Amino acid sequence: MARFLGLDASTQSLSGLIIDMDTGTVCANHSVVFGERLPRFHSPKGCLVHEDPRVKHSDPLMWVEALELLLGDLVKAGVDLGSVRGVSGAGQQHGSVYLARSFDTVGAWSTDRPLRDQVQPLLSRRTSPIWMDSASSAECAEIARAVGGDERVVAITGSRAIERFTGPQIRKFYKDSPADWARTCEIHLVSSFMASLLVAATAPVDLGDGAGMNLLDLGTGTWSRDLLDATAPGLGQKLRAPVPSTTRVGVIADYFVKKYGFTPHTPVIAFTGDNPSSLVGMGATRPGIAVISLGTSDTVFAAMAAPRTDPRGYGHVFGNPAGGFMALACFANGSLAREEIAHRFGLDWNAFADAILTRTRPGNAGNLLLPYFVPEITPRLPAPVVRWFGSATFVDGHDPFAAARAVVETQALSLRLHSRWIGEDMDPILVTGGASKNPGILRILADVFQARIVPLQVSNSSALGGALRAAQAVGGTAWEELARRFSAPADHLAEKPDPATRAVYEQAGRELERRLNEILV
Ligand code: XUL
Repeated sequence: MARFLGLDASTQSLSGLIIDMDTGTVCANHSVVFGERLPRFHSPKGCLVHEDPRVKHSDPLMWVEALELLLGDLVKAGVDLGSVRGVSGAGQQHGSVYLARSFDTVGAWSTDRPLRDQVQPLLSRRTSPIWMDSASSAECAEIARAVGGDERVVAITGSRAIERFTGPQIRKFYKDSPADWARTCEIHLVSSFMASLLVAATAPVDLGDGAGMNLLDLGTGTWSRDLLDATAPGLGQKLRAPVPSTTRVGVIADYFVKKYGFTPHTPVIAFTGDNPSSLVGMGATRPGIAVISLGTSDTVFAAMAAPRTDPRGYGHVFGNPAGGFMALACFANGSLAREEIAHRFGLDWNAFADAILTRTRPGNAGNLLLPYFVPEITPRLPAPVVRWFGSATFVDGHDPFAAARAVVETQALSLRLHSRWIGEDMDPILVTGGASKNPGILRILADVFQARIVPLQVSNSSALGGALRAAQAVGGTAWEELARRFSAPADHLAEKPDPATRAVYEQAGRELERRLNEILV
């Protein structure tokens, strides 16, 4: 039996998915939601509450405990982890973990104590800044200045110096806590941290996720000397050399063999970022297939034929785990904004879809909402901006149906506006993430993009990507074959565009741009 396990340590949950190569099926797909299962970490939405809304950190021990809970759940559900022939996975991008003692000093985890108690003494910093953090603007400016300006940072790393990216966060830590910085000997992304737990040794960062650090030279696939120097003194010694995403980083630690029944010496393949992993899970590793992921953040991404950067400075170039590059734009007000509206107006997801499909019309009778409940990444809004334009009932907050349509229309129009630079074909568009099966949301995306919108049969494309990456690296199965077998579209849920709505959304797009230009001074 050839089975492969993929893990996904995302913002609000840790998921594990197992594929079976003999039957071509997903034979397990479980998640541990941090807010529900680990309330003692006080992170109902995956991160700690802080008085400064720009500061978003998580406790890395929450991810460690979640790993044990998830593996325990799989075993309780009757899954034989001994049949797993390879493991890989993904983590939310950009988040960083700081160690005072290297994972390489661990040797072996002891089965006498929970993993959490053994990881805690390794940490030089109690919390991990995650991708939602936007408190490092000063550091972004300092880094850009030190290397010769924004354009040079883009030319080397594929992105401007961006608040949530790891380099500016590292610089902030170095400036704010010099003593803890001096104690730090090893820095991980969430992805390499999770892989290191599994192998009880230091797993390097992969080129896919490493590109989200403002430190990687995309041309050479190595850390950029100039960016390292501009970020923090001695940083080069605290990072392992980045590796291709197909690299075997070790074998499963004895701890997991004894506690959860893995087979000894099961290979672990480098973990990557959740978006690069999703590219694989969606079967979109070749240029020509665009993906929209509707999760805590919304993202739009596609493999790129040649590296191309966003002239407006919002988009990014990351490594494609199958080789080459991928383009991505990220929107912080994704599911949190949809949930905010649903909650505020007492709509469940069926009522939310119904509001869009039967109670309101494309263009929303001119009602427009700027739904930036948290600081936005694309476009760049350092503080929340929530503005209602349109009829009196809408503006006064008495029209739940128009509000539901308004949040999704603005999100879709913004996705379209800010993904033009990617320049790859955008029809059909594959969709994934929690909201990707909501027919109301799919309807709006189809009309706004004037493209066929196709969800995947399997939910959790990032964990699926982990399993597929393990199958490719360990089992040698070609990407195309894996995509054909496991990334099947749910054609019955696909939405076709209504050409009659094209003009309405051209007009609505111009109106959104005008409103955004008013606030983006
Ligand atoms: C991408 C980004 C988010 C995180 C969390 O640049 O910041 O999509 O990866 O999913």
